[in-house]
Amino acid sequence: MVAPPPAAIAVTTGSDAAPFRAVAQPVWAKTTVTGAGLVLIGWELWWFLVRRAKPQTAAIAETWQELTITVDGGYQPSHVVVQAGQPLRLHFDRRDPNHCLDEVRFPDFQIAQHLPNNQVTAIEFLPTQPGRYEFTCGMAMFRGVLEVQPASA
Ligand SMILES: [Cu+2]
Repeated sequence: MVAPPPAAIAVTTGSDAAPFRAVAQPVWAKTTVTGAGLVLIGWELWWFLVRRAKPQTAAIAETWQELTITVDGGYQPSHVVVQAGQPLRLHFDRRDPNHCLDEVRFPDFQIAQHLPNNQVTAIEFLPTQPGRYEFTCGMAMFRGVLEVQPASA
């Protein structure tokens, strides 16, 4: 079986009717366009076939700042000072069965953590922006302040 030859494509070349006419380009323009095209093709081949994504290593928190807050008729201490840009681990040591203290919230950090009684519950987050942030019980009756200081050097 032999495939039939492709049908000839009719091309009309009426120079009078054609709205376009050929303009001779200088050699430097041809060379530049061709060269730029070759560079782009080469870059494309490199991008898709040669290039390897650089591996990225996850940042490892070297220093945790840790503090224990006793939950007993409120928060002790109720004013906590920490450094910005350093991961923070707060240990809430709850010793008060008052249901009011079932939960502690850091609204600015979208944290609401249940605190089982007679247990230490750790809350971890990274304070990035210096400022004063309130933390409260679930009903905002007991309050404390987390003061985030600018990172020192
Ligand atoms: Cu409460």
